[in-house]
Amino acid sequence: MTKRVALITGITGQDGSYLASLLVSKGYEVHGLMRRSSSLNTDRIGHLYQEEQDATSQIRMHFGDMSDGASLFRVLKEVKPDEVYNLAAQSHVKVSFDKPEYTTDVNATGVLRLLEAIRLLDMGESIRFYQASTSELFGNVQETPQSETTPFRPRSPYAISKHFAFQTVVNYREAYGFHASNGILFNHEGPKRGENFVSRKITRAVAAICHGIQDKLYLGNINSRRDWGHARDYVEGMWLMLQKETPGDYVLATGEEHSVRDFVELAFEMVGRPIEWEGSALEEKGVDRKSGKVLIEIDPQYYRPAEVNSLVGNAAKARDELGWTHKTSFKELVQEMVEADMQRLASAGMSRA
Ligand code: NAP
Ligand code: F7E
Repeated sequence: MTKRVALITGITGQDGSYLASLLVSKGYEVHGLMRRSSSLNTDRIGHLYQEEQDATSQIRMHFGDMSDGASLFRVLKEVKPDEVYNLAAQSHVKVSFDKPEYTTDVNATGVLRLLEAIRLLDMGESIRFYQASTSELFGNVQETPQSETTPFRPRSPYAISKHFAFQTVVNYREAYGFHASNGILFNHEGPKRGENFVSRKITRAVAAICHGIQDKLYLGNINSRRDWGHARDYVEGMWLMLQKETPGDYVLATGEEHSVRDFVELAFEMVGRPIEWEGSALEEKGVDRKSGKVLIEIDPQYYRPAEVNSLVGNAAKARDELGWTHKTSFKELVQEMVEADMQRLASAGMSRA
């Protein structure tokens, strides 16, 4: 049997790395689109990727960029994929307020470039397409929990760019009959999460404080609430969407909501440093109950010009139509992330001795 061929944009990111592992384990020939950077950015896929000449490499990489339509065209022509997973994005919500134009170019126009390249190459009938849509589309939420029928009220340049991308995918499906699906994914994390998302920022700080190489953790809005799952579970849902005969849009979520404050408490509790909160608003502080040391402070630089206060998803459609449910609980997720960051510092021999 010929191997199925997958192209993943954003393969060097958190989800790209988990998805590449999943597809390799399923026997796919996996190709990744990677942008040029001044130092190598293949750390997350180091377990799969070796140099071109090395026959043991389990994936093949291609230089390209979502802002460069010709490169997308070239890579599609070379790879001739059966499935395309479009995960590439400027994915940080707060940064999108600082770089709105760039975020829109990559996350919105970039998706149009990719779909249009598929169309012009006459690959529309043979390719199944996954778009990394997001719970941020719900923004100023109109109902709780949020499902595929909840109206979108995006509240950041990031969310607005992803709104354009979502509708473009629907349009290519309706206008040209593309097998193109949107995964409306709620927050998903793991040890490979980027260091400036709040989950990883917290677990890295817990490890660094325990190893004596950091004194304090500075956070923004700790009352914000999210539906946090594990990225490993969510990439399985992406794949399932493309195996279905008909395309569609699906929410993937755990259905459970926790605050940033809950995340902090649980992560510090796991290393035997329970936190007590004192003060309020900007003056609120997280204090180590045993030593009395202040470990957490609020820094308004991490507040967003417009915040999404609460998100929690209803993934019933994915459960009923795809057979997808999350496997990892919130507690297991936090535990895995804390342990991974503790281990990373321990094996690097890091301490402020
Ligand atoms: P991530 O870790 O930030 O990875 C983003 C990927 O996109 C990286 O490989 C990055 O490359 C690449 N990229 C950025 N700009 C690019 C460009 N101009 N051209 C080509 N590649 C570019 O994000 P993630 O958490 O894995 O998320 C994957 C996708 O799902 C994103 O589209 C994100 O918006 C979306 N999403 C994520 C979540 C979540 O909770 N994780 C939830 C909903 C939706 P570098 O490695 O070079 O930076
Ligand atoms: O923020 C609050 C912050 O940056 C979560 C992306 O993957 O998920 C992610 O977007 C919450 C927000 O993720 C800090 O204000 C407090 O309310 O980890 P985050 P996000 O904005 O939810 C969605 C679904 C995506 O699609 C995105 O690509 O935590 N928060 N203090 C903080 N956030 C950060 N980053 N840093 C803080 O210090």
